[in-house]
Amino acid sequence: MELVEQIKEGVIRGDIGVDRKVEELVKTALAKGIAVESILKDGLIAGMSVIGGQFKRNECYVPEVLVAARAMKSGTAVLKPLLADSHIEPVGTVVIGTVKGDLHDIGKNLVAMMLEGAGFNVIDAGIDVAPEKFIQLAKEHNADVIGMSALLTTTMTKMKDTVEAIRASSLGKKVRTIIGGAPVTQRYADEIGAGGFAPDAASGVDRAKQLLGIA
Ligand code: B1M
Repeated sequence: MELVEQIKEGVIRGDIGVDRKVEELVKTALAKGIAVESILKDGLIAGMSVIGGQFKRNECYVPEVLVAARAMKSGTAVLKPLLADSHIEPVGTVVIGTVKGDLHDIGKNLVAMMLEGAGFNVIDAGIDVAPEKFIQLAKEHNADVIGMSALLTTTMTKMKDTVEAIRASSLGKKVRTIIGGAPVTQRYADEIGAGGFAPDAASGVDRAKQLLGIA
């Protein structure tokens, strides 16, 4: 199997066996002169998008996604210094966080990993994030999208506060918003005027791409 294909497979399987470690495969590919862009897009991102599709169709579960994301991260860590020197632009910047009062972060982390896997620059604001913090980070990083996660019916309302605060800020309509989390629905997104809703991590990537007009 070709090296880039092995990297893709390594992400899908999540580093099975010492000889299949994604980090090592990426180093070998670089040593053989394979382009950084190809390693990233055809290897790491391609592998993560396979996992994303499987997760969406319930063909795999949270542990498999976490293992794949870990393998992917080990590969991107090798590429990061090279990416900074190359001309590969991230497809967009997303500030993501769990809204004020809410400490659940497993789902939010999955969405963040999938977005990174799809080539986005992800700024993770963490948990218990106030509207002002989302806005401050979005301004600092010139974000295209603000992603909010909430797992409690009591904290969902903070999404409304955040969307309203964004609209009232200088970010105005420049920044798109995506919301998600177990109690959140498309109907709620429409009600509060969020740009999009995603029921799972892979759909979060689809929605972000859709909002930014990326095929
Ligand atoms: Co909490 N908790 N919890 N909890 N907890 C729930 C959510 C609950 C449903 C359990 C229950 O009662 N059955 C319930 C909420 C009830 C409600 O509001 N209707 C609940 C409660 C009540 C609480 C406390 C209030 C309990 C207490 O202290 N009395 C408390 C609140 C603390 C707080 O936040 N202020 C609390 C605390 C905790 C722990 C700290 C113990 C822990 C969180 C650990 C952590 O996250 N680091 C925890 C956990 C683990 C859960 C359950 C068991 C699992 C949540 C989870 O991680 N799911 C949960 C019950 C359940 O769901 N079965 C429960 C897996 C995760 C992958 O799914 O987060 O839905 P999820 O993310 C999905 C999608 O929703 C979507 O993509 C993800 C991947 O597909 N998605 C997005 C999520 N965010 C997105 C953002 C996007 C797009 C998609 O765009 C930006």
